[in-house]
Amino acid sequence: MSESKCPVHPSNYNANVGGGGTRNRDWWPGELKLGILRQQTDVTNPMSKDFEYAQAFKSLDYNGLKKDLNDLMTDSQEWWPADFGHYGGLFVRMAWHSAGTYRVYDGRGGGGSGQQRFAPLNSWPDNVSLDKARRLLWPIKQKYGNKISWGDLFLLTGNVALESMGVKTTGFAGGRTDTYEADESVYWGGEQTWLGNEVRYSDGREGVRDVGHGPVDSSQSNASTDKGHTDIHSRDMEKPVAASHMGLIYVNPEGPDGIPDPVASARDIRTTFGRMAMNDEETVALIAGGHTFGKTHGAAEPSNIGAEPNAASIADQGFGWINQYKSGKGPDTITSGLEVTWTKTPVKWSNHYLEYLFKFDWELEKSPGGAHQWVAKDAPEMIPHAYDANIKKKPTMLTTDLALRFDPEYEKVARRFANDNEALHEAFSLAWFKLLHRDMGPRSRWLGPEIPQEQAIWEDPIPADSCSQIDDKDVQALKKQILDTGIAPTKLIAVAFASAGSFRGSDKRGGAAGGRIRLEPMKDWKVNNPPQLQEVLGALEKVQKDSDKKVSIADLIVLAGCAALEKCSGASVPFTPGRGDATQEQTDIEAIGHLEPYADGFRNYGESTHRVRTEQFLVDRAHLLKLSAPEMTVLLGGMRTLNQNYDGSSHGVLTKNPGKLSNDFFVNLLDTSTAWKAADDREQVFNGVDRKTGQQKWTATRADLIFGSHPELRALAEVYGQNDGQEKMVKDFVAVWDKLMNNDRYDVG
Ligand code: HEB
Repeated sequence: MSESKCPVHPSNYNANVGGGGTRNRDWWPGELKLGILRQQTDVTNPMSKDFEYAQAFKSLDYNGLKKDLNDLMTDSQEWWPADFGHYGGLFVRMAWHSAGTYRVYDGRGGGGSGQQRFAPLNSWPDNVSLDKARRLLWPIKQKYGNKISWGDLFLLTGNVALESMGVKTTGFAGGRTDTYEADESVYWGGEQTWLGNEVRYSDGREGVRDVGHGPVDSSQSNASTDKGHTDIHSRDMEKPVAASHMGLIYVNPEGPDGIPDPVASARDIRTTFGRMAMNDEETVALIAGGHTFGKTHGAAEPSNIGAEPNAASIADQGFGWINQYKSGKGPDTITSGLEVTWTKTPVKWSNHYLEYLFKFDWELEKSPGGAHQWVAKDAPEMIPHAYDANIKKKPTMLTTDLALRFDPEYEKVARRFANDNEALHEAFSLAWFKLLHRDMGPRSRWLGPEIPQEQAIWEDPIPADSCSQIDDKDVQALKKQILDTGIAPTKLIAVAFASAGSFRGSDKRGGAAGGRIRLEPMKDWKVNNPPQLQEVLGALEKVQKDSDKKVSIADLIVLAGCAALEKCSGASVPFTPGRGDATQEQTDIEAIGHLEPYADGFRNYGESTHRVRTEQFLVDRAHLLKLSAPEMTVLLGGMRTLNQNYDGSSHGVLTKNPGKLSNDFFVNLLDTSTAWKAADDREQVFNGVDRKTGQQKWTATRADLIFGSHPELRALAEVYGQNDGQEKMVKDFVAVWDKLMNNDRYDVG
């Protein structure tokens, strides 16, 4: 776990065809990048447009697939033999590392799209040997074709592995649609070396450690403490990352920065697992349950293994870490460099992990590969060898395992589980299910015969019986009643946007369905302008009460926005009813809290931090809303003329007619007679003055001016700022609006 590598290969710049050469991102590394807004499009996807994974999955022989996976567990292959004759441990680790990259702050990562096939994940030092696990699955993937995605297969295989070793799982839901390229939207850290952590504890400031706040944290932190090193007991990890080092899923198994200190490692575990929405009990259950199985691999020095898959020879065909030590596999495998087997029955569910953890005293030792690990001092030699029935060893553990005993809070949970295997079994099964399904979104996306009945709070449930039942005629009548309340249309638009705009396409949470904007914590978010929100909600509740139809507030919010937009644009705006209302009890306040945007350029909310510029936040937000760059452009321009700044300010409202949907924002932004000048030395707000008279005309933020300064955004702005731009503007805005309102409607095709 001490590998350190420079990821930059200068020779890549030499190719004079095929996208080689020194590129814009080399010349101007600071230029706003729009790449994440054009990922996973039709041109990157080999499936035809009418391919629907959910349809294909429905024709899958699910039980046949499960049987094949079950048979695979003990079908040891010569080219990569199974430890103890069973691949269970390896496949559980594959599934765990696939799902375990999820983080609450932006909902990105996770096992939802089969990303473990792509870099950087396929080549992370924490994923050594999982290239073999995935390749073992290829014959089965090949057999079932498009009826099972890689994303589903990785996780289902982990589930089947657990079942075949005696775990009673909570169930499984399919529905993860594969992508065909690496997801560039995920910030994995700013380090330039594997297993480094120099950025995540310094908040991006060079030489400054431990002041950390990340890009989605509001505090402009007190950056003056230059400790020059990390205090492993009190370090503060940047957001949104959920791993303590570049290239790890969570934490260094040897302890923070390789220091074998179980108590300090508990701190890192609590931070990282917490960022995957796991509490202490779930964390202990997952680690204790997971390390009941399998072994770690450190037969010899890690210097024996070759380059990771993404840097390996073309002849290696996607395999990496070719091992020169003896046979290079089986008993000679080098994965983490640690050599630990936790229990005497590594392919069978048991309580031995916690039993040994508390029963024995642990002594620091080094693996054959030279890594810190712990051995049970006075224990008998009872742990089997993975390949030689004649060899028995003492129990061994990782520093992170001992954290469950030596951290006082983890200890309480772990002791309870140690005395009650059924409780551990149940907690493990539930936490495992959550781990695998945390980023699936609503149940309308879940597929297959093994979906559990009971809904968990982390699913953000919405009661089905609260959904509106209204037809077109009702919609027209309700629209009229809404507009008759006399509330300004721009306010209705603001609330609809606030409601639908809470969605994020990463883990498919938030959005208008459920009407959670009425509830804590969303109703109090500053970006939602709480007094204005209450005024609108009050009026809509009255409309609901006065109506003899069954209509949810969630629907009324969206309908109000649509009706208001029709008024402000003269266009007709589509509306799809059917949303339900969640209750406060069905709402996990902390979990929903993670949806609060640090900045939202569409409403001119928030500004640059010392490491992220306003316009970068805007692109990030647009990505979470699943917008393309043209969609982001038209949405922002329209929101400005509709006077939608969260605080009613006139920054960027470049029109004489605020409240009317028009292309004025683009026309006036592109007007050369205006000269712009920063109004503050952080370049957050700008004044636009008449070049000739010097008279002040407008004010604007970075989120506004970027559409005139960035060459590609300017090209898009020009399309709408032309004389033929107004009509297109209205049409395109309405289309984006409709998309936004229905981003979370997985229930309607
Ligand atoms: Fe684990 C293995 C670490 C958690 C499951 N792990 C392992 C290893 C390591 C670890 C280092 C080895 C690798 C090799 O092969 O060498 N983990 C770890 C850490 C953590 C964990 C640091 C945090 C604290 N796990 C976990 C969880 C789970 C798991 C949560 C589930 C649930 N693992 C696992 C398994 C294994 C491992 C099953 C075995 C594998 C085999 O056998 O191959």
